[in-house]
Amino acid sequence: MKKITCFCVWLCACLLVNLSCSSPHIGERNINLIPAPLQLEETGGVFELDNQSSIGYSDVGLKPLAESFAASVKDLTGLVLPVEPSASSSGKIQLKLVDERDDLSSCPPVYGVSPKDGNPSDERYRLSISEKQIQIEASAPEGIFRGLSSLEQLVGGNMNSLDASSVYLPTLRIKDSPRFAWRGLSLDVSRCFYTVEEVKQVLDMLALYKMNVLHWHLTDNQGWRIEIKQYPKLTEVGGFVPNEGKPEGYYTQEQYKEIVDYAAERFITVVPELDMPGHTAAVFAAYPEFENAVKTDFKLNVSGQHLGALDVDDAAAMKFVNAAIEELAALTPGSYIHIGGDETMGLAKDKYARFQAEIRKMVARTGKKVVGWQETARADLNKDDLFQYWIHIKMPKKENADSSKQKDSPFASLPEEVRKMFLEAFGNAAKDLGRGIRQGAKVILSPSGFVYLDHQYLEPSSDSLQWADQQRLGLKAYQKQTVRDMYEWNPATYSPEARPAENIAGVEGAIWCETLGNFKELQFMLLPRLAGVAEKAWAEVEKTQWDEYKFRLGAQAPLWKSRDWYYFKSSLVDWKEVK
Ligand code: TNX
Repeated sequence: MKKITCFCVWLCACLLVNLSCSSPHIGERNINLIPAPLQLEETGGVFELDNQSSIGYSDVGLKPLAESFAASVKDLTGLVLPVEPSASSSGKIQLKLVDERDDLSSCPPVYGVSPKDGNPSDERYRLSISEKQIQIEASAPEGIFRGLSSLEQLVGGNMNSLDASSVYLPTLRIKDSPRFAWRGLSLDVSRCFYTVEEVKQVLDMLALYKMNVLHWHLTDNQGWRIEIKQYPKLTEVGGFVPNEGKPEGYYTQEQYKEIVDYAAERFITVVPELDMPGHTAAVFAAYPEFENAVKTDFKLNVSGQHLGALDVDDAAAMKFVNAAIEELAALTPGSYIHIGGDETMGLAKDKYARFQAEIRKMVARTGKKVVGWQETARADLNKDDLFQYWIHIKMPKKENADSSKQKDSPFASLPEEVRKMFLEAFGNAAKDLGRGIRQGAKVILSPSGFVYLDHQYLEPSSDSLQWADQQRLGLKAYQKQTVRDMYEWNPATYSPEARPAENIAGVEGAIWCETLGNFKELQFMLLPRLAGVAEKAWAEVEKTQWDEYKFRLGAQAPLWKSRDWYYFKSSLVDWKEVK
């Protein structure tokens, strides 16, 4: 009897070993999702994705999602996944809309503000991979799309070679839901102009990491980049302000709409920014007759800065502001317009406050709501407004004592009068957050020390050929940061004044382009840090840590490589190579 029992145990053990090794050369499977999902359960098996893995869908509205997923998998792996007609339920990959009363509604609440006034819980999804089938379920197409981006990452992280006939995925069950409803990137196209095709690729990056806002910084000192038909010189002249030989130009209204549509297909809302009343050198270049409300003859020679601001008491200038807001709002389906409002050095407080009041009325007349940089909280905000907190500056260490007096600081040679202007603009910045919240507005968290992707990389690259790019790209005025330094924060506990449930609209990263000269350089500054920003905005980050995040990050490399995106090969990360 004993012998028989022993034999049975041995037989079972053999079977188990055999079963778990039944797929050839599959090695260890990667679960490399960024942002980390809310709930993840590994079930120990393997799913084989191959050319027979057809995609079926429950609703004809999901067809374009199935098709674009199939196209991404083809680019990534070469596999051609057939997309089946809507009635079919035989697909190996199933996309299915489910009833709202489903268990997805038991997820924790989604905090913050939806950029298109949508229902943030539409982004929730369930993804289950068994040995026979993959299923993605959600109550809306948006959730299906988010689930597909997870699946795309799993495919990228588990491919072994670019021309394999199969990709083996781990079996698992995921239930996922965003923490914050607003998850964005601010893209500066003024300091360096990017083509429509390039902006579309940035949207692809955002979609891959479940981000849902492109905050499009369309105007600044170095260029006005959006056609306004009533003021053609804005783009004819303002679109081509000499800018150290960097790409110049502008988007026609047709091109703007093309980007908005491309974004919408990826469930991303475009929030356009016209930065005013400061940061308007390009406007003054186009219309020198507008009054400059900052009275100084001093010419500031710091990249990206200009001492000047539109004057609220100049009727012609205010007529232009109104026309620009009206035309832009008419082109924009999203609920928000960003009105800038940052860094108005030397502008009288009273003029600033009245400008803010006027521009808010203009935006309200178009039916849109307002986002402004944190400085706007120094004027009156409405309850529906958002303000974007950014001044969390990590200065170079040796300059910490008084950076503006250091010999090599760009501010060292400023006359006292101008230094005072800067002090006034930044001196009390720490109070802006509380001021905005006490007025009932919600804050978008963009603390520069964590989410400004123009910080130079501190750690070496594991590719010595990147040394020169690393030295050149990024703002020298900031302290250099490792990829890890910028990952180590939690928006939910960032400030005792900003509580997730009541006051935080969401999280946004920003890429400022004073030091960049082309799209490849933009990619280098976005990747890999953008993935970390996305994680902070979506995930329950208390459950994540750098030591496991870095593995998930390393497994993103094949996805970037397949799209030819250039990324900083931080030596803190083991980048997954695909032969
Ligand atoms: C501050 S962030 C700016 C930008 C610069 C950026 C550089 C903000 C509202 N204004 O004009 O490009 O710093 O990091």
